[in-house]
Amino acid sequence: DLPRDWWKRAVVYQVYPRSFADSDGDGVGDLRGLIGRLGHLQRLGVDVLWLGPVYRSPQDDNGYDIADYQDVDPLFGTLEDLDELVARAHEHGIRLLMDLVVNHTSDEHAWFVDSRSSRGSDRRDWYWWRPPREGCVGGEPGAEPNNWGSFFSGSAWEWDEATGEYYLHLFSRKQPDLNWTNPAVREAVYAMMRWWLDRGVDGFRMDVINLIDKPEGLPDGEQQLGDLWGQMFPLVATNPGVHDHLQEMYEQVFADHPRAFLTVGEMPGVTAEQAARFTDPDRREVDMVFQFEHVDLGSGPGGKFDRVPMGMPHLRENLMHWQVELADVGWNSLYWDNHDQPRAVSRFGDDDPVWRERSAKTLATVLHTLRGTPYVYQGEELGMTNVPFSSPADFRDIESLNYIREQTEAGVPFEDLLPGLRAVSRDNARTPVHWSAAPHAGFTTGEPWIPVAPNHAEINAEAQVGVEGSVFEHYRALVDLRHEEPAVSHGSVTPLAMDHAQLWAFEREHEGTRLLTLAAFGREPVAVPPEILAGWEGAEAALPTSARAAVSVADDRVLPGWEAVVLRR
Ligand code: TEU
Repeated sequence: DLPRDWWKRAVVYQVYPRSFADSDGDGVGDLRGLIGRLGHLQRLGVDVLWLGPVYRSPQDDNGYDIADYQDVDPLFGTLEDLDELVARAHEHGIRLLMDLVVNHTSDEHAWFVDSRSSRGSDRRDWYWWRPPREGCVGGEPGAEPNNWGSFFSGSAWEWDEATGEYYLHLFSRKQPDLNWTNPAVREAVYAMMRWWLDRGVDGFRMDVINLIDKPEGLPDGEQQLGDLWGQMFPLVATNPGVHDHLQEMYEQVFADHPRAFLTVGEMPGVTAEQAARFTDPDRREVDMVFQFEHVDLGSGPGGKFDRVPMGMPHLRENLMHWQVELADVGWNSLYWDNHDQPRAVSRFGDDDPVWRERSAKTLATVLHTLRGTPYVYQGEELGMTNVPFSSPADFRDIESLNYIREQTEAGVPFEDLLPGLRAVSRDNARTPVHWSAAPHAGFTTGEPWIPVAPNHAEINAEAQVGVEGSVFEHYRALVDLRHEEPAVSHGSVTPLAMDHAQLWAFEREHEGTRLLTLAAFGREPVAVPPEILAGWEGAEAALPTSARAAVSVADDRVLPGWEAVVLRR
């Protein structure tokens, strides 16, 4: 009954379980807490809930290190709680996406325990085991099989004394990479996916799925003088075998299933051209990609914590390029932030109290009137901000902690690391959701695993839900607009005024209905160029960030600072 591409009209809400809602007072969010808050999602009107990993896990990378794919970690509840979540979400008209993390497992997964037990283990070849470099003594600096650095600092290889070989881990040493060239690995993963579909879930967000095909021979990466490690990323990202594996997965898992699913391929480094191939419906790989170009723009040569200035035109250029590139074939996810990125309003908007709400609504207006499937990351719909971290003890995330350790050991003072950490540490988006002005923001009755952000008394759900003009109500209106207006979900896109320094403008069109989005990026009012408004005299203001903005555009062709309008004719 659902159209195959039902997700083109959908909005996804991302829940990071440990920070969403805690029902039992242990300071960590859980499934019963989430079940109790489903009304919030229904109120917002979202169609899909992407649930971050809740599987059994030692939590080295907050659940992205999975020890048992077919059980729930007691930290979050039980399998029965998950079944109930699926059923209750469905009652609310919300489909559930599980996080599928199969580039790697935990080192505590039974597969890896078996694999590391001896060189002769039946599962030895399920992971990437290699001897020390020729002529080197295993475990000594420089003896690693190649020069790859991991995403989370240090070598991508871990020495295993007992069996005298190294294993590969692109992420932490507790996240060994699975060997996808082994058909037994692939079959085990597909069987696990079928098991979840049979349990009633509606699809998967596939973690770093474009990294599963490793390059032949695992060659050294490029390494400049002074670099601690060689460049692993260009060698492991989007190798040709990824397409083969995804097509096989489609055949083995989805092709014969009677229900409508959604598959999202999270793919760091993927280009728009590559994305069009991955999401061409005729190729039967994934429904949409989740790409990184626009969030990687501010990274300098020293990596993500090395920040370089990035203005709106650069950001706009990039996102509009994706709009044009995927105009005919392919589909993209639209997002400003998630659990790996800083908060949208702090990064791309203006989190000064005077401008925060306006800029949050302006950002949302642009994202939610573009072509693609928008994602709302928990708390974004309230305009939650980054956190003023000040000491190493403020951090919980393994990426930030490893970076602090590696750099301070190399002699860099912590004060010099702080600006980068404040700007992009993943912990910015991982503090608990602000439900109310109560202690710990109503997230828990206990001590939260990471402190609640200090501004929760001003920014919280209780103060916004049902309150006209709030950030939440603006998001709700944008979700409604996507559901009701085919020009938003299916229309063509025409970028406008691409040389303007503050105005982000584009037109959507579908079967004669036209929409015009105008957004002012910055505190200064923007005079809208007359040629853009030609023909729009008297058009309906379908969705302004404020009544004032609508009047100002209609009467004076001026968009006030950090405001936006959507016109319809
Ligand atoms: O992240 C994908 C990824 O590429 C990360 O390197 C991301 O770019 C990084 O966090 C930015 O600093 C996914 C998950 O979303 C992330 O939470 C996991 O840590 C990672 O995979 C490993 O599973």
